[in-house]
Amino acid sequence: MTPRFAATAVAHSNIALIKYWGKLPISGNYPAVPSLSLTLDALRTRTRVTFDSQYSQDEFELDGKRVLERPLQRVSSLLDAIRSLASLEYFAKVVSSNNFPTASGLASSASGFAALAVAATHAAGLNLEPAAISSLARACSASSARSIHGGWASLDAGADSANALDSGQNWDVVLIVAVTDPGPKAIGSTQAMIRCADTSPYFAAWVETAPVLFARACGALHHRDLDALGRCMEESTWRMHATMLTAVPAVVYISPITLAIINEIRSRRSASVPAYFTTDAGPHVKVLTMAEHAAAVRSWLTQIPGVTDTIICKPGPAAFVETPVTEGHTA
Ligand code: 2P0
Repeated sequence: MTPRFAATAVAHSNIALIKYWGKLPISGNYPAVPSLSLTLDALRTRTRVTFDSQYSQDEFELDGKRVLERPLQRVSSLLDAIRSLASLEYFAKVVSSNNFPTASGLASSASGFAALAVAATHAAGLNLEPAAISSLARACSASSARSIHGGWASLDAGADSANALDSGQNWDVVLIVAVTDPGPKAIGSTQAMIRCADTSPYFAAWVETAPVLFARACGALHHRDLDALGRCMEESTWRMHATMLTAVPAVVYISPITLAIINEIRSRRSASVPAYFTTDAGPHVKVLTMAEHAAAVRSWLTQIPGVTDTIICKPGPAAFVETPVTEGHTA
């Protein structure tokens, strides 16, 4: 028998209501602005990590396909940090699957790096607190720091790790994803953020004003004020996209269908059916409403030409290690 250490973990994606967009001008991948997110039950990544003395390099398989180059380097950089902490020298095989489209604005890197951090630390025999795992994940993908936690989470500007704010179990909100185009995005978020910081005349204003919006949103969450929270989310969304659209060359993730969905939400929502939109580094739109209105809002969305699917997401759980199923065991 050769030495072998393995674990499987599940992490759920999260969508930011108050957006992380931009990094501090120091090494280590620290966010320049505070963000507030909801971890989603319906969008998940499952990742198995196996460290084995027989492997001669790290390998990464995502949704059945071998992944090389930059995505593999990012995985290896997280594995390197964990190997260093655990004084482990073995390479690893990472096998990962998403139950939703990868790299198209549904935060697959958030759930992906969170699942990898949990599985790899566990496989390496490290018994770390969530804050330490969140920090390891953040260094590779800042949004993934929030997916270590369930429900509502935040990541402060310059923070090492994300905070768990509320499990989400006592407030029946849902986020409905209107899927428009599952194709991969033209430019990755990391590159796009750097371009915005370097070239958008609006970027400094974005960074300067983000903390006030974040504080307003946290207050709205605390008071379970959907209308106030939704309005903060929309302001953050437009401000983030303003930095993208004014970068050189412009970063355009929104499509005509994105705007059609936003217009539909703005025209159909009312005091009796509240609904608020956000959109990220891709054309899909996510709509915040109460669970009791999910069916009505979904019916608005499915009637819009170009909406190919809708996914109703409730607050999701924290990332966790999957208990191995004993072979031959029957319940
Ligand atoms: C967010 N996004 O807060 C924002 C809103 C996309 C738009 O975090 O460079 O993959 O790896 O730290 O975490 C996507 O960026 O970026 C993201 P890196 P990440 O969810």
